[in-house]
Amino acid sequence: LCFWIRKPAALTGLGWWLNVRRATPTRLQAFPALGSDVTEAEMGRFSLDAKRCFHGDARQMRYYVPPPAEGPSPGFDLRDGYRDRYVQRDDSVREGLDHLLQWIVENRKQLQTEDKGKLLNADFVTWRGHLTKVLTTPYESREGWLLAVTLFRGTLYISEFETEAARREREQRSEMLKELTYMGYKFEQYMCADTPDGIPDPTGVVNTNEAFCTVIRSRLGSHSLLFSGEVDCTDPRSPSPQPPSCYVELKTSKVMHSPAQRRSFYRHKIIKWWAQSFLPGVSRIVAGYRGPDGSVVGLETFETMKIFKLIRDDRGCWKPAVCMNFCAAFLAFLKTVVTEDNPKLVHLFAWNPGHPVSYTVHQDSQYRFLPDWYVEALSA
Ligand code: 0WD
Ligand code: CA
Repeated sequence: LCFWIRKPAALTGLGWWLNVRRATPTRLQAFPALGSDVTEAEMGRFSLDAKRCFHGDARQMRYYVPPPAEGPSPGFDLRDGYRDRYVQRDDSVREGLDHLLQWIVENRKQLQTEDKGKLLNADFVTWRGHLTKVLTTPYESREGWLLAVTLFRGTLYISEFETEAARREREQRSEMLKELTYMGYKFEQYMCADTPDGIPDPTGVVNTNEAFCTVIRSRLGSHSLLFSGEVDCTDPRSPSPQPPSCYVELKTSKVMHSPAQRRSFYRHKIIKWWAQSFLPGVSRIVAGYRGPDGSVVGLETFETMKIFKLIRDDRGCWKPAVCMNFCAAFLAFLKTVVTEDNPKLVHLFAWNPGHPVSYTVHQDSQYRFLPDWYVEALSA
């Protein structure tokens, strides 16, 4: 198995540790047929507008409109508009789980259970992006994470806090990285229209406050999950027209020229793409390959559920089952550690590459993340 849980001999105050290790997996059968243990259902949708205001509807939904298949490259200039048509979300604002919690408050009737100890029919509530980080932890060698966990009326809420290293990186981001981030959003604008039969409008403004989010209920092993994730677009001509499988994730990546570059892409980058789309059941990922001048020199579509086939013959590569086993074990670990039902109590789980997971306990501190309006709305 890819993890083990043990109690360190000489440790005071911290309690249990969860170790992350990529040992030879001996019990991968825990998740036999990939996908059969994870079934996703869309519970709802919400949108964040150009001013980052919440709306409990799909007004920000966009439609996948790829360029015509003919021609060597689609002629997208990903740098266009960076200086003059870019409105950036203020990423120093900590939003926590607030938008998702707002959706829950408005939809709590459809989430109720018979179980008296439990208000919502989910063991865990979180952002999809936080689960992506947990899934890829066994293979992550650069960035650690900090996840705050609170048990409230029978459900465990997980909210990420920025690590010191991530904050430094965000504040010192180079001009080149900022432009690369923009290029990802610009690619979305070239590939998406506002209506199912519309055409993309690359003359418009890129505003990263805008978001369309899906709310998904799913299971991982014995855990029921309720999470939300931002969706780039839906394909009105999808062979599987139901959400979430009609959704398409758009990505950009540097064009590859050699088999070695492609192997490295499979080992280090596509694992994140896979984990992010696999969780909510987004069935396709469309990559736009960037040339050195910022133009898109090619497109490639990946079917999320077939990505494992691209890597399974590379023995040094990541394995989906290791990720899922680790994530399921981590969630089980949270259930054993966070047992006091208290919206003001936070267990802060920290992980850095090469180290085990550790945690600290905080009462009514800066780490508290369930707002009063949420606690009151769900207590009424
Ligand atoms: O407060 C926080 N620490 C975070 C809040 C961290 C991550 C996300 N968020 C919130 C935002 O409100 C956002 O609307 O979550 C929403 C997106 O959640 P997610 O889908 O669970 O996040 P993730 O899968 O990491 O990212 C999906 C997309 C990204 O697309 P790419 O193709 O780059 O993976 O959401 C965008 C980005 O476009 N995104 C964010 N948007 C707002 N705030 C953030 C962020 N912090 N991170 C990624
Ligand atoms: Ca994307």
